[in-house]
Amino acid sequence: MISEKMAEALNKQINAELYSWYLYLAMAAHFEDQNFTGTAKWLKLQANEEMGHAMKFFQYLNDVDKKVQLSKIDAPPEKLGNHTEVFEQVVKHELLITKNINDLADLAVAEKDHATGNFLIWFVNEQVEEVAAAKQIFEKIKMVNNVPGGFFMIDRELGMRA
Ligand code: OFO
Repeated sequence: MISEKMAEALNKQINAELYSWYLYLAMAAHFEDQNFTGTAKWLKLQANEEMGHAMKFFQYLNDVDKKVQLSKIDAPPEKLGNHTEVFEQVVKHELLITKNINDLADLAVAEKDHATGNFLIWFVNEQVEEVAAAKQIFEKIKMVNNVPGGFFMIDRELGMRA
């Protein structure tokens, strides 16, 4: 059995993952609107992953007999910029989510909650990949920032995500 404090923190993380889903969906819509369909595809796939993350927490809370408490999802920013600005935001957001996950892992240790600690290992590893992927794209975008047609090259590459 996990503590109420731990359950509350995990519920909060469901909201954070759903916000990630919403944020990436908004970014996808932003690029769809400008016909950068490859970038939009990458972001929609990323949004799907975020929903998957939220559902992992949802299922875990069910498995440990704690109630899932859904709360309001904040609206994503109304204004999103070009590729450079948006992917800088993606990197920042993934670093923030990494901090959340690390805080949850710290709480599991403090509470000697081995089950939750073990459950969180997947997320600790996932965040390493999420941050690395976001940074890699951001670095590539910076390289073509001032190159004519640079964002179209990036768009084609992002559209290859399976
Ligand atoms: Fe759920 O990892 Fe991104 O936010």
